[in-house]
Amino acid sequence: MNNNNDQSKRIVSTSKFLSLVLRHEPGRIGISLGEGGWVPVAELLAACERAGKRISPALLGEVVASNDKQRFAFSDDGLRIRANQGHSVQVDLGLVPQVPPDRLYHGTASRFLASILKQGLLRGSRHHVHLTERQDVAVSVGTRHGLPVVLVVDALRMQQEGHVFYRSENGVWLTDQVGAQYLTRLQQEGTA
Ligand code: HQG
Repeated sequence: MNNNNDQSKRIVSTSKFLSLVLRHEPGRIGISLGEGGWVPVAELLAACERAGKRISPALLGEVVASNDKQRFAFSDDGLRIRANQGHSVQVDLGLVPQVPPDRLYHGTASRFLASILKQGLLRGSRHHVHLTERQDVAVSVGTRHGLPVVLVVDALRMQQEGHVFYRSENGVWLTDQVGAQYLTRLQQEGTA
């Protein structure tokens, strides 16, 4: 039991560290992201070790495979790794525009609502606004910030009116911004 706990703590802390270096601060361990955000696995592990964070290939494999949101992916040959989305450093993920479903959802906190209904959804420090097909995912994303509120995005209409949508490898829908005219609040039990 304790061993299991230790192992899952190790996986979570490794995942957080990898999010930091593969999305936000590769320079912290002296690496840079290649095209598409890819980094050779051997280079990553050596750089982590030099930075005092030893990650075995087995642990890395487990972090990638077990990650609840599939935050990371190996290249087909297994030699490179990247974060699937969520970067703040400039990186071209090579995503292709896609036609979104009719409705998408965005989870936020009640304290942001007034501002969002005025300004629309802005991407902040991320490359895109993040949207999901799933209401339950939107609730949990909103909960990270406070009392959750789910917004419905009129995604297909937006796309038809010229806005571009992408879908990341792990199923997150991405767009530059969402005007307030495309947003309505979802009235749902368990949300504010
Ligand atoms: C809010 C997680 C005021 C926005 C999740 C959000 C997601 C505004 C916060 C991914 C606003 C930004 C992204 C406006 C937007 N006025 N507030 N005009 N426009 N906001 O963390 O969407 O764990 O940057 O509603 O699964 O919460 O990183 O974005 O509350 O996919 O893999 O500003 O993060 O994935 O917060 O989360 P964030 P997010 P990971």
